[in-house]
Amino acid sequence: MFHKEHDAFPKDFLWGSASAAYQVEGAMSEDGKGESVWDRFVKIPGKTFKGTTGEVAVDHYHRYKEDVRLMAEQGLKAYRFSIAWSRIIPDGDGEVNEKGLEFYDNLIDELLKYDIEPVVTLYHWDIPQALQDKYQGWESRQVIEDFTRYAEILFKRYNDKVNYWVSLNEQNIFIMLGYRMAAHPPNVTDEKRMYAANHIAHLANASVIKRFRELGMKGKIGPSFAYGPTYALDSHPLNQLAAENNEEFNAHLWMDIYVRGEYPSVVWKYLERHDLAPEIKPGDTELLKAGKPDFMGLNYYQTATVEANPLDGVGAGKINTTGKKGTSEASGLPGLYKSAKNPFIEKTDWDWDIDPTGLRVAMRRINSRYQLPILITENGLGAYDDLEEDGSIHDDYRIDFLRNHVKAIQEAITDGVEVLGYCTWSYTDLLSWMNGYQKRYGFVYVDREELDEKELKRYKKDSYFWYKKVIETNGQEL
Ligand code: BGP
Repeated sequence: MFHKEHDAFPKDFLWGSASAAYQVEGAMSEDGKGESVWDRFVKIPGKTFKGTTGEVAVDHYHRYKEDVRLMAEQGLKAYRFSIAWSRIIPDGDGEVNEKGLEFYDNLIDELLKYDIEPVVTLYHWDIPQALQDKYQGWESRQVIEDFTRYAEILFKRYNDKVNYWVSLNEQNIFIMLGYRMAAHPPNVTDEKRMYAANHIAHLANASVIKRFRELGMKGKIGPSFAYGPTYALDSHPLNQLAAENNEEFNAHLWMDIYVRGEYPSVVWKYLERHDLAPEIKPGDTELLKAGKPDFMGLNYYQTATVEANPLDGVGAGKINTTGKKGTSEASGLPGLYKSAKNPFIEKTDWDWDIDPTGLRVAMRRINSRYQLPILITENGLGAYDDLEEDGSIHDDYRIDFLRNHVKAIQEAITDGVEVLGYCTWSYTDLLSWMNGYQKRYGFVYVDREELDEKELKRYKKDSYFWYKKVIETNGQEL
């Protein structure tokens, strides 16, 4: 379906960009910050590319003024960032650290000075290590109360300044990589524990949204979900069924609960039959239903193409974290689905499918299944960049990627989807959790290497100037 003409982007469309605390801030133990699970996890040999850590990251903690000035010059309308729980409550459930709050006071005020809308993520994967030690973090129901207390401190402090809040960032990713693949903290491979922790994370998510309502907050709140819509490899009915399975187990399991407070019945039945179902206590369903978000935050990078997988078929496969094309392995859930190569789609050096139409499909499916506005909270291309001698970076591949995705958004708007804004991933280059610093996403190049911090100097890439124009013309000039 192609439109002859496209609707214009809404007048107040939020042209933004994003980051996360651990990936940019550095200042690992400054001003009273406590240790987070990521501060600890990266020290395990072999977990991250070349053993990289966020100890210094791109030093945003000390250079936020420079970074915000670059945003202002570019005309950015929104900046999504996360707050580190371990800066606000260093041990997770004890004293509040005023110094930690001050950093975010300053960052938010700096953004507002230039009319840049802060989009605040409460949790981007960095739970305080103390809570992991004390009660195993997301595996204990105590986290619901502690996370809600932490959120409430931020809600009260920033109610007048922040209009957009993200509750949990990519619950599906931190749970699956943390408890199935041992590729994130807490470094576990146990399906039963995974579904148990996931249920508790759902309750925590609902609980902060419920508190948000009780406090009469003036802004909007929603989770950011990593959604990669599924295609079947071909029209073979069993491959179509595999695609249905993939949607149920990788998307509906989260988004249905966010919006309707209920597990998709196909997933629930499977969990029960395999003795994997989490414990549902009285009051859980009521709480989940009270946590309906105002918007669906969408983190879109790629689609998933799948085919049937026999009962003795492939499980979790190796992820490409080196940037050597073709080194990732097929992965799946036996009996349900496994990944397949889509013959129509190019891949990045990290083997991620490049598929702008998939973004339109994602938006259409969310719109038709959940009837919620969408805030695109992440989208971008991880690639190698070359810094030229004159300080320029010619990242035309990134411009192409972003341009095609912005077009897809405009098509989805024309189709009838309500979209609040678009945050690219990422603003500056930053630490890619498992892939080091060489996998770059930013509009702003940061001169550092995996093990050499250099001077962390900032340079504007060609994509910086391209996006400036897009913002200036409200998406008319792509
Ligand atoms: C999302 C995360 C981001 C970011 C991005 C890119 O899953 O929310 O924090 O890292 O993916 O992923 P990667 O860094 O693995 O390339």
